[in-house]
Amino acid sequence: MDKKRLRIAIQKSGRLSDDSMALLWAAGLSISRSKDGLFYRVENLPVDLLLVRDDDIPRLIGDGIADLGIVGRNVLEEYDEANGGPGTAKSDGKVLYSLGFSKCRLAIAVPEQTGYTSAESLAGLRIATTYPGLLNRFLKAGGIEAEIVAMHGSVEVAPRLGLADAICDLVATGATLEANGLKAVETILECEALLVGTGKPITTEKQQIQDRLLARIDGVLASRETKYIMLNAPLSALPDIRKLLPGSAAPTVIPLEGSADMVAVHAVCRESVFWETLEDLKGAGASAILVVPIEKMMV
Ligand code: PRT
Ligand code: ZN
Repeated sequence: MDKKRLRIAIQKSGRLSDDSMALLWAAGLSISRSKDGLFYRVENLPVDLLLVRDDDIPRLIGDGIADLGIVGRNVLEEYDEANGGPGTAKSDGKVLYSLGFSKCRLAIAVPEQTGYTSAESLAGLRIATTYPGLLNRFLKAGGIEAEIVAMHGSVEVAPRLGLADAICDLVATGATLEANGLKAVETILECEALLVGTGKPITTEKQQIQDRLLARIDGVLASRETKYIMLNAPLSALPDIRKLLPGSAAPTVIPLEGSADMVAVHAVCRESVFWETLEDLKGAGASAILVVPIEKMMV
């Protein structure tokens, strides 16, 4: 392994893998997939990818084996809890970006027929989870005494097996809970994929590569939320239209050939553009409204 090349740990195969690869690809990394399955080499930047289980990513960063990693908040914070809490020497992972994919929540769920009023209802229960650290943090913060049953997987079947009275697991659509006759009663952590860096110093060479990559990732994330709007409008409607353009600073106003009182308006909008916005723009006098995605941006 070349120590001068920046190393990024990503999940080898699972819910984070495709979006992680897509993000790096969108940031311009030309990735050559090796048969090796552990390392992928990036051809156009001094970067190597480490393909690993997501649970190993915080440790790889903490131990300085990887410089960056993409991992769910649940895994990062559970690692921190198991290693002495955030800010300790072992858990030096620094969140650089929230990436907006693999969203879910860590929730406590109980059988549908269980009466539940507040977190105090959990007192004295056995709660099965693969996140004992995060569950313990939640219970401690609320002063709730309950038994944590640590499991390695298939937590949702624990109540039916008689192993536990409640569970603490990740929920996305809620279909798994429903299929197992469970209902979510407390959310203990909102999760999504994070780009994590090491809190420790890295070499100047690596820092330069990292800065370049982060600027590109910044651009990718910003362009995902940004749209380019083009429309025609009577000059008199311009003040109203400017107010309606979501998250845009100064639009470009261009005269329209052959019609003295009509202009074309072009604006970069940094917020979602909904159908309602288009309807409002039309209502204010705009016509020929186009909303175009932005592929790349650097500000
Ligand atoms: O093999 P490796 O250890 O790398 O992968 P893994 O099996 O541990 O993780 P993986 O690929 O399942 O998930 C990776 C990350 O995706 C998680 O750490 C979360 O941050 C995030 N994520 C997003 C999810 C879900 N959504 C999700 N729905 N992780 C797991 N689930 C599971 C959940 O545990 C439950 O069993 O899906 C089920 C619930 O889903 P719904 O849609 O039925 O509610
Ligand atoms: Zn895992």
